[in-house]
Amino acid sequence: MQVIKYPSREDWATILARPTFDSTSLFDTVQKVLDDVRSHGDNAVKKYTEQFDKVTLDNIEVSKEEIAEAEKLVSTDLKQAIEMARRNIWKFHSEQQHDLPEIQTSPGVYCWQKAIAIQKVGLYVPGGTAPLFSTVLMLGIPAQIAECNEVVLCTPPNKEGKIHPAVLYAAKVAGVHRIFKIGGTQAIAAMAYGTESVPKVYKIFGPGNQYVTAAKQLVSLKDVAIDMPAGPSEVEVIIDETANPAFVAADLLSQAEHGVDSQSILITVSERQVEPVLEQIELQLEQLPRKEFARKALENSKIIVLKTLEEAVEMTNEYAPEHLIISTRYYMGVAANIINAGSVFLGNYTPESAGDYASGTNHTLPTNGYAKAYNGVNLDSYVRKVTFQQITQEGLTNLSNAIILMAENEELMAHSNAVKVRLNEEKPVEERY
Ligand code: HSO
Ligand code: ZN
Repeated sequence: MQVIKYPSREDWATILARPTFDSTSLFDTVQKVLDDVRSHGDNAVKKYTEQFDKVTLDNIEVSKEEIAEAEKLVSTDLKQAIEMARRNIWKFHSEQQHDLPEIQTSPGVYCWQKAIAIQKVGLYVPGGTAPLFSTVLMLGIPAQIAECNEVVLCTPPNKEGKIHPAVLYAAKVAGVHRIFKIGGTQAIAAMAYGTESVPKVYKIFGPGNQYVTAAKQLVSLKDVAIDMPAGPSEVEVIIDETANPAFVAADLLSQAEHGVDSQSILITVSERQVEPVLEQIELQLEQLPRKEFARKALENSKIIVLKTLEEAVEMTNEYAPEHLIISTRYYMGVAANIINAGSVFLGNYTPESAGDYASGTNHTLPTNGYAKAYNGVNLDSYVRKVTFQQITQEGLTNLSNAIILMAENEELMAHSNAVKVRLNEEKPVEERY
């Protein structure tokens, strides 16, 4: 890890620059796959599954028998853990349902909103080196709470044509309706356009590699909505002299083990913490089965020493981390000034892993500085708030001068007429029902 002590402000932007990959360079390759799936449906999907996942599938949909089989393979302990996570994710996300009151904006003018679920949603869970069944819970449970009509999951099969049992079990627990053995660009295309087997969805959620990211960006130009632009996962940790170096190192490593392109940033206002944290990283790294990923990721990672917590907050707001851990004496005071972050973890006993799995918050979060403009996945991601209004004759009379004048000044006479014809009508005053 690179250690940077007391950098001058002019250097902040360079220090905080992410080692990002430009997914637009993949657009041509990805577009060809998208077009092929759009024109040739399941046949194209199967062809790419052979090419990329090295398996020939007769049936790309996971059967009921396969789900039942997977359920037997998941241990009771893991099922209990998944249940605890499910309950907390359910609790946290169902509290995000808010009353949407009917408002009278002026006499006789009634306006309200109704949250209506997006009817068809597609979830993508990558295969890769780790079976991310926790991501199935994070994406599936809010869809279940929102009551989306059709929840489809795509995830790539292994060379035996199988999906990790815990992924299938989590999908069942999260109420996913249909599961398909499709990965990468072909999965995004299948959900965006629909095939003979895969229903077309209106919004696609979930992480993925650079090809998946490029595919999501391209399909979102006109065919389907996406959750958010994605990039490699990242964590920033802010500490002072009160933080425990072993805890800090473990948090930095838990991010680093995700993949070689992950980034861990440590900001410390106590220079004395640098050595103990580095020692702990070396010590713990050796024990990790995924140490090669973590070691590579740490090459992109930095320890930054700053003078004050005010500066640390300012730097954080500029970086806008996906995850932010604050392990300082007065962490609440520091947190109060954070405005750009995906998810914030406070105190010495709140590791990112808690939010990754089981505390209840969602782990699908904005990376790559998008936390300045986006939030993570939550219940709102699965609904649209449709507005309704009903205006009485009296209400329209009250608004009429404003509407007519504004419409005529925009030179849109039909708009103005739509009010005038109603004012001229001589009928008894209607009741509201
Ligand atoms: N830290 C990842 C989520 C995850 N971690 C899944 C473990 N499994 C992105 O927030
Ligand atoms: Zn994680």
